[in-house]
Amino acid sequence: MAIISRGFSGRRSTAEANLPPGQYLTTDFPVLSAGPTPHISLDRWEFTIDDGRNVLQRWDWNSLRELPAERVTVDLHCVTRWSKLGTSWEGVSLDTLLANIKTDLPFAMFRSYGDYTTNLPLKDVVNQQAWIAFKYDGSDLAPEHGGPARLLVPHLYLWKSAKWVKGFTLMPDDEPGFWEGLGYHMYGDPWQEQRYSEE
Ligand SMILES: Nc1nc2c(c(=O)[nH]1)N[C@H]1C(S)=C(S)[C@@H](COP(=O)(O)O)O[C@H]1N2
Ligand SMILES: [Mo]
Repeated sequence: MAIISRGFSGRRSTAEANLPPGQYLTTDFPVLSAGPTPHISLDRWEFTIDDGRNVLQRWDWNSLRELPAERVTVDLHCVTRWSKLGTSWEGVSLDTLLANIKTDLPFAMFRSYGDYTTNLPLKDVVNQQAWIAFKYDGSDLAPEHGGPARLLVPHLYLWKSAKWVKGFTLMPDDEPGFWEGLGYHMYGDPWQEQRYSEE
């Protein structure tokens, strides 16, 4: 009895330490999409990086999957207040995708099939902070969770992790994406509770 309750409270306090302010824990995986789930066939799928003028790099599905993939275990924090800890993913890191790109442009607008967009500073997607993820919990990523591939940027609120991602545009200035244009915070740090922009 005493051992069980010590173990239980130990796990609880570890989880609580990983829970940003105003969030609650969930073990299921809610689906949050602003529109219908787009279905993209793998032979038409592509991912491009451009600078607003030229496509700098382009991958089709096979060439993306030939890149070195990484397994990561990360915590997810949704602005609607659920957090899910210790989720496991497999994907290609943005460091790998950006390896051959030299740019001074400091911002990126990520684009999805189905027209969702979200803005991120380039410094937030390099140095092992972001992946193009195609497996969740060991299986191909389900369409409703962004399959065939989604952006995964776990250190920011989950709306930044664009599902059905198809590329990004490098930009000189920060610009709002879909939710940011509707009042969500431009950056979205869950530890600072950057949910909405101040007026
Ligand atoms: N393309 C696209 N990506 C998206 C969204 C969306 O509506 N469209 N919703 C965002 C929001 S608000 C959240 S909380 C997460 C939800 O991811 P999930 O449905 O896998 O839980 O996806 C984000 N990425
Ligand atoms: Mo969200």
